[in-house]
Amino acid sequence: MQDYKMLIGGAWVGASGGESFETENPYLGAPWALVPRATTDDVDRACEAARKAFRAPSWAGLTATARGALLRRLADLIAAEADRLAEIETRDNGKLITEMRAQLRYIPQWFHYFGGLADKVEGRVIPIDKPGMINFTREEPLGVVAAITPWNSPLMLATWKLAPALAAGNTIVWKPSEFSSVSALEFARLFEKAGFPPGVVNVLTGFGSEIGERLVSHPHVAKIAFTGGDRTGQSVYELAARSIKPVTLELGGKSANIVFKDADLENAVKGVVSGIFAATGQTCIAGSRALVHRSIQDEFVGKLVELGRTARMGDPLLETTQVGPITTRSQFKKVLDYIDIAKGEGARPVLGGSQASRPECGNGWFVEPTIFADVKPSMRIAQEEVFGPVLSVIAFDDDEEAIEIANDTQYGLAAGVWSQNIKTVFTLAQRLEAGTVWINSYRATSYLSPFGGYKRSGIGRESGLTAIREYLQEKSVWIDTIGEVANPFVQR
Ligand code: TXE
Repeated sequence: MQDYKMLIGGAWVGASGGESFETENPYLGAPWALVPRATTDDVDRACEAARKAFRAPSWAGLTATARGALLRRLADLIAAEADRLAEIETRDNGKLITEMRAQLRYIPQWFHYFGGLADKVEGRVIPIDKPGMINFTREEPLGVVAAITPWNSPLMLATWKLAPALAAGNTIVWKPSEFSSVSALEFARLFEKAGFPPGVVNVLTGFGSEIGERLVSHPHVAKIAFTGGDRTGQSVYELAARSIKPVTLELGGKSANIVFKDADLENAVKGVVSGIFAATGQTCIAGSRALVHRSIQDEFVGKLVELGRTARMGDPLLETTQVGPITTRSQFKKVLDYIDIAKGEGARPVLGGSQASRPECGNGWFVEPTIFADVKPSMRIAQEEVFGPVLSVIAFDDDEEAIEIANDTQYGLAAGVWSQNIKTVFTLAQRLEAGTVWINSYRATSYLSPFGGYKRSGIGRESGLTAIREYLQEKSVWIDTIGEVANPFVQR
């Protein structure tokens, strides 16, 4: 087993307590690497290093153009290593090599884009109403950004934070999930290789329950960018509030794929299947509710089952595998528990509904692609995030009811609409309470387009032009050109 070190202040170090932990391969259900178990002392060291780097001329003194060049150099290094990093991700989180390779080959675009944007952030000169005064604004970095990332798309979701944060001139303490630390450590080498000064990017591996609180509340940390579960997100937000820190939160969802009776059904079936079974349903944007017009319900469910049944399960490193294992033991148990809950609530399993015992699944943590019909909007299976390959089919009678059911959850991350009717799609695009709406499509994201949640799905946006603002603060500068202080007892 390879024994990894973490990165603090440009040095590769073990945890100060001397402990490491095993990271497991979900397909084999067995450990494959050792990773340092960071302590709160390590958090302090990393935050200190990041603050020092933030103030050092080697970073603070760089022009925005030079920062952008570093990001673009990094992009090229990632592109050269994409396939190797993808394989590490698959080993660590069990997601399909085909998906991870596509993600890793796409990640460089974020660093190119935000690298290009670094020197296009401009302040304003304001035509101020006070004679003899000049007023202008500066867009300044916040300082040390704590990036806390999950296990489902580890490097992609870290990139969404690191690229704009670094382009804006911040420094980083990155805590990857304890279930997917290795790719983060391998990725971090590339920052060094690209020429980022020591301490600009620090990586702390360890358990959220042990070091998360210290990291969020650390006085040197100016902002928290978090992707993960909504409960953890809530406690991060509460803790950040105590020291008045801004946050970006992306917290998952219960997204609806809405199929109208005039939809191209063949495409809609593929879209709904890709929304829930791709990535074994372990994506924040999983389309875990299929809202289907009652008149086509039986036909549509039949087609879903037919396609879902063909899914090839097994080794995620094989090109031919379509549904891999669940990433963690606890998530595996959670998914199976939700299947039991759904059955107990009266939902009718029409596909799967159990742990997978196919020979090609070996000892891995596999759940059969599962579809429940006869789901009622009030059931827990229709309201709570499962984060696994479990689809709930809910019938609706008209457009108004479809909108009502779609919006009737505490989440609001994404939605899909399947219809050929232009009036329907425009109405839905407007009225769905979701940060992303796909029409006759599902699961498209880009470095160019903002991504984030409504309601309990989160705060702030990642990707696209406005994302860099999440990592900047605006300063107003006043210059008096008259050179004479007027009445000191009256405000100017
Ligand atoms: O996530 P956690 P978990 C959802 C999904 C899943 C559930 C739990 O429904 O079943 O969350 O998954 C760090 N202070 N999503 O337990 O705990 C942790 O170490 C600071 C949706 O794995 O939210 C990791 O780095 N940080 C999601 C990160 O938070 C803490 C993706 C996320 O872990 C912390 C993953 C603390 N007190 C799960 N405790 C999405 N939005 O895509 C933990 N962490």
